[in-house]
Amino acid sequence: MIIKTVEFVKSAVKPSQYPEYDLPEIAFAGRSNVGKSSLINTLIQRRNMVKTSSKPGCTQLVNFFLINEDLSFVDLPGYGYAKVSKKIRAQWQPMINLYLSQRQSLLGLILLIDIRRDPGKEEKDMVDWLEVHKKPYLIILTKSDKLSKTKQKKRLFSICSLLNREKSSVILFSAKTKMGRDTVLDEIENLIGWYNE
Ligand SMILES: Nc1nc2c(ncn2[C@@H]2O[C@H](COP(=O)(O)OP(=O)(O)OP(=O)(O)O)[C@@H](O)[C@H]2O)c(=O)[nH]1
Ligand SMILES: [Mg+2]
Repeated sequence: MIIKTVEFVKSAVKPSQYPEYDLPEIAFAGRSNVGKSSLINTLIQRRNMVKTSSKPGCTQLVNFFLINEDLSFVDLPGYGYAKVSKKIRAQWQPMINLYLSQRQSLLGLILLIDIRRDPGKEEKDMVDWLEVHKKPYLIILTKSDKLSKTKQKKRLFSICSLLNREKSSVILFSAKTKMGRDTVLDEIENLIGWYNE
C-alpha cells in the first residue's frame, strides 16, 4: 500500500464524537509507551504528525486520521501504565473498551507488544476479545532495534508460543530503523482487500 495523503480528523472521548464517515478503520492498541504513535508516524512517513513521548501516557484521547481519503487509522491511548493517576486510568480503559465495542467500522486491530516484554494479561485478554468478535488482527513486536538479530529471533519464538501464534503471523518492527514497515503496510492492504470482497 502507498500512503499518499494523511489528514488528522479529530480526537474523541466518546462514541458520539467519533467521525461519522463510513470507512474501513484500523486501530492501534497496546501498552503505554509501546510505540503506537511512532508506528503510525513511520507508516505515514511524518515524523511528528502524531505526538509521541518518552514518557508513557502521551496519547490521552482516541485520535482519528484519514489515509488516502478512503481509510481511517485510530491511535488509541495506551493501557497498563501504573504511574498515571487512578483517575486517569479509570477514564482510559472505558475509552478503549467503548471504542472497541461500539465502533461499527472497526475493520481490524494492530496489537503492539514491546519485543522485550512477555505478553501480559492485557494482551491475552485483547487477543481473546478479538477472537470472540472475529476481528482480524496483526501482532507487531516494537522496538526490535533494541535487540540483536539473534535475540530478536528468540523473543519472536517465545512471544509466539506464549500467545499460541504462528511465527509468520507476528511482525518484527522498529520505528527507528523502519524494519517491518513494508510488511505492516502489505498486511493492512490485505485486510482492506478482505473487507472489499
Ligand atoms: N528505539 C526505539 N524507540 C521507539 C520505537 N518506537 C517508539 N519508540 C520510543 O518509545 C517512546 C514511546 O513511543 P510512543 O510512540 O509515544 O508510544 P505510545 O505507545 O504511543 O505511548 P502512549 O501514547 O503513551 O500510549 C518514544 O520515546 C519513542 O521514541 C522503536 O521502534 N525503537
Ligand atoms: Mg501514543
